[in-house]
Amino acid sequence: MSAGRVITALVREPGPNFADGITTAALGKPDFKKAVEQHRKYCSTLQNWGVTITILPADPAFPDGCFVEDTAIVTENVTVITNPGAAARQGEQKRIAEILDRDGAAKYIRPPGTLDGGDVMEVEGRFYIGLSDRTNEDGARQLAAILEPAGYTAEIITLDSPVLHLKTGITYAGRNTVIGIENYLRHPAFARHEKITIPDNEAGAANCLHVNGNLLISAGFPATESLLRAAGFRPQTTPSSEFAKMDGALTCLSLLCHTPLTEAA
Ligand code: CIR
Repeated sequence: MSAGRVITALVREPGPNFADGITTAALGKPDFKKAVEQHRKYCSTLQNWGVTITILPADPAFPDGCFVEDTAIVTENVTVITNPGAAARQGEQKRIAEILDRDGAAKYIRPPGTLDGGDVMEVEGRFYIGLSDRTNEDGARQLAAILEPAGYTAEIITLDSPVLHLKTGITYAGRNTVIGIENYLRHPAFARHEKITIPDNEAGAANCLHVNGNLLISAGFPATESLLRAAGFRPQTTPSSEFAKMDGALTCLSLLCHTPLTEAA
């Protein structure tokens, strides 16, 4: 099965307390104004690619709320609202569900299961679900049990030393190719894909965004850009330094959808 066209995306602005979110990165405190600029540029890129964006305002209760990816898994056949694994992020999914589950057809990851969307990578109808500090086995099994009857394959992945999420270290670049760091790429499940291994000093580039045949990578990773170009990709770059300071990158900032979105009143 091949993934259909993305026509809409749901994003949430970073708020003034963005720097109060969770982070393990030792990259300094993010600059709020710069984060807003980088977020706007990210949204414009998606718009230039023909994607209609629904932008939610920040909610001061959730400093990590701009990382909307973690709150839902959106596919053509089913939408799944997650149960985020970090206590401080519990509840972010409610506002997202108001928009993505207007018809009440969505499925939900229920406790004791926890799952962050950052741990879920789709490659053309095949879903990889990474176990992590955020996604537990119960949550991963619940998701697999929702996806399989919806027409997808799902595989639960255990990595030796996961960073934050599965997609912190590996993402789908299109054309059956995954890009990432060696430690993630060597998992036997990914043997069926072409691979681009990025150098350790550019690990921050592992999370790229593939939308409708376009590819966006974080700015500042020249070796990764060259590797992609040598493999025939034409990546665009966008600055994401302020999100990296909070352990985030490009996929984290949007929920990509195949149907029109209308914001709940
Ligand atoms: C967190 O630790 O939850 C946020 N500061 C970063 C989440 C990044 N999300 C993602 O990679 N999907």
